[in-house]
Amino acid sequence: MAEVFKSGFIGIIGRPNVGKSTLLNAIVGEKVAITTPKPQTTRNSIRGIYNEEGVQLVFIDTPGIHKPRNKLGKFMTDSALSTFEEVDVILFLTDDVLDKGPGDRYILDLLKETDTPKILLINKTDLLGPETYKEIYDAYSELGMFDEIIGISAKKGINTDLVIEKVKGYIEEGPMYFPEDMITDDPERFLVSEIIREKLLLYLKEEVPHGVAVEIEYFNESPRLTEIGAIIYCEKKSHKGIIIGKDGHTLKGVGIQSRKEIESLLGTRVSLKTWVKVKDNWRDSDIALSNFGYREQK
Ligand SMILES: Nc1nc2c(ncn2[C@@H]2O[C@H](COP(=O)(O)OP(=O)(O)OP(=O)(O)O)[C@@H](O)[C@H]2O)c(=O)[nH]1
Ligand SMILES: [Mg+2]
Repeated sequence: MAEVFKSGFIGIIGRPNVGKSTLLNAIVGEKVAITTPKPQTTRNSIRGIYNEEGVQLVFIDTPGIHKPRNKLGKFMTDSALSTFEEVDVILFLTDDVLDKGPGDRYILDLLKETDTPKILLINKTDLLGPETYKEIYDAYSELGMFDEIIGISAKKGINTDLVIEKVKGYIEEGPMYFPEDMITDDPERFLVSEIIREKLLLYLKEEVPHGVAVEIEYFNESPRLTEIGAIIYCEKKSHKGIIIGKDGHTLKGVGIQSRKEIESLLGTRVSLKTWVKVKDNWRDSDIALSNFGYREQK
């Protein structure tokens, strides 16, 4: 009898900054989601596809669930919450002691409502001492709502194989949803805009990055050179000055770093031009959110 093909969808859920996108990249083996030390980095749900003989696992990295302060925040949190019902397995990530902040409890209360299998991943074990790890482990296992608890380090790749093994135990026969050489279904234009946004987040001070959006103005491909024009939107005139930087240094640095990474993504040389524009309060504007792709789930 032929072996059955197994496939399923797996949601990666948690507070901002716990390492969800880092885990997705570790599982897929390539960078499909941007990661930074700043919370609220991921804004859209991003799919990463894991393939092996007879198995396809579609992991969905979601924005960190937080109390929204604007329409963008609401979109982000809603897209994370809507994944609960769509998936076959939920991976809930934490990196800290339960009850240290209100964040985890809030998500756990929502998670309780669904009977989808749940695996708790205690991430960043490379930073946690054994006592803290035990404290986290005990508090969560007392809740009795997780089918498994695994300590991992997404950044160091510790136990990420075990996560895949455990997930396989919860999925059933299903179709091959994507071609087996595909690692994400996001278009290159989106990945490019995300790479630029990542460099901006890394270069900029706290108050600016969350108000930044990147729109690809043109994307002209030829076999050896890709010409890309990107508009960087920010919310204040003063932020525009910060993004450009003294003598244009900041924007130049962002451009150089982005270009290098985009070249390795696309496998061609890249000419990248960037402009900075101000769009007041775009994070609360339905039209702007829609233009930037921050609307209903894909
Ligand atoms: N030391 C250590 N750092 C980690 C680990 N996993 C992730 N990080 C770091 O934690 C920070 C946040 O990682 P992300 O993957 O962007 O977190 P996220 O949960 O996707 O964050 P949001 O998209 O904002 O919700 C980054 O600086 C990562 O390098 C880990 O296992 N160990
Ligand atoms: Mg993320």
